[in-house]
Amino acid sequence: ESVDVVVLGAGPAGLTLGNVLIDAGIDCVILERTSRRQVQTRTRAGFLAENTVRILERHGLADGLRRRGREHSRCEFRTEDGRFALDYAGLGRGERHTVYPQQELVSDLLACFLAAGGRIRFETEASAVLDADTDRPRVLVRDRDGRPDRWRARYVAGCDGRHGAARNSLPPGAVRRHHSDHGLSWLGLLAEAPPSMPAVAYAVHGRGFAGHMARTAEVTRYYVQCERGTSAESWSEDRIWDELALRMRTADYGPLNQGRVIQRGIVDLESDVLEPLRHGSLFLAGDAASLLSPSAAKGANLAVLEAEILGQALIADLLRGDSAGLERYSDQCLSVIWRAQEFSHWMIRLLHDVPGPDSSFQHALRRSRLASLRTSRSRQNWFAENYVGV
Ligand code: RFL
Repeated sequence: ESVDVVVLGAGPAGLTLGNVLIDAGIDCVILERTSRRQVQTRTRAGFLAENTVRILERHGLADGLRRRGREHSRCEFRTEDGRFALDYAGLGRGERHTVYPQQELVSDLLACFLAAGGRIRFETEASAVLDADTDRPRVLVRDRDGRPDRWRARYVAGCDGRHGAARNSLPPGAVRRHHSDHGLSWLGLLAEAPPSMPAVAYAVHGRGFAGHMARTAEVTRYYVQCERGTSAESWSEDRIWDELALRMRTADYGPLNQGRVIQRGIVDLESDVLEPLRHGSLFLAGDAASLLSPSAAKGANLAVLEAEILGQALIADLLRGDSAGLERYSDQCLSVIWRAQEFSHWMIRLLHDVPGPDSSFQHALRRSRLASLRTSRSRQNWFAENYVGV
């Protein structure tokens, strides 16, 4: 079959793009490897920046998050030098987060796309993008019964994440990958427990980092830094709560609401950026374009932003023959991506003692970094602007 745009992947990037395109009457299809149920139940991100909400609002995609999302504007740091909180709605650009679980956002985006008549094929895995250096690229797929099929398009949007077909189809040398492995790992948990405070809490401790992030009234995300290579299952629930209590210093600051751990996984803190975000007729957006460590909660926000920029550029090209937006796409997104990467990198060094031969020097720098964030108003404004911004 043939369409104007084949979108690979039904995550925040692919579904935002699909909605922007179909609104303008562009003929497109979304191909998604997994099932509808999997797409709608994958729990990941939760913190949406104001700019993300504005983008979704512009395209009529924000009804659910306006109704059920919760505003958040306070974060707390617990350190060896005491505790401090930042009310970031009163700092920087005065922006807040909307806490809205990613699977709910994805479900809303999917419902809007289908209501607008959008076409999506679940359980259809793209295996390769061919002829991306021509203006008739092809996408090879396998459908749910394993049957091979192909789609032809004018453009292909690779929104299929870090292990997707878009990245894998790039010929050697066409695109450069800048990569950093921070050598650190987090055990990421979802607990069936109400949040223990109306704030994100970051605990910096000699035993490692721990984090507390509200998700809903009943569910809280926790992170516990662990040894690289540890399996998530090797942590018993008792050990998890003991370690969280120690690192969050509950003896000083009060207990955490405990509950059953309903999901767990290891996140290795890694980052990468592809450059440029285009190879001929193939464009990259979201995690396919750049992977961010979750330290600053930027991934889903960048995915939505890039999808909107790419959508507008594709519309201008396909409806008006104006390709300037597509020419600009990569540079425009890369400048935002690198700013987010720089902030995430700074956050990693704020929250961890990075191992290495100069570890005592790094440890002292980390304490000093926290001290300046605690005491300097201009540092706090800078933090707020980057923490909520994309
Ligand atoms: P997604 O969401 O990974 O969606 C990609 C989709 O592509 C499909 N796919 C394929 N489809 C067809 N053919 C193929 N060959 C395919 N290969 C893959 C996949 O099944 C999937 O449906 O990428 P997208 O749209 O770029 O969105 C990116 C975000 O999901 C990601 O950046 C965030 O979840 C990162 N992240 C966070 N971001 C935030 O902004 N705020 C947060 O609070 C936040 N917390 C997190 C996070 C990521 C986490 N993990 C799991 C690394 C917390 C965690 C634990």
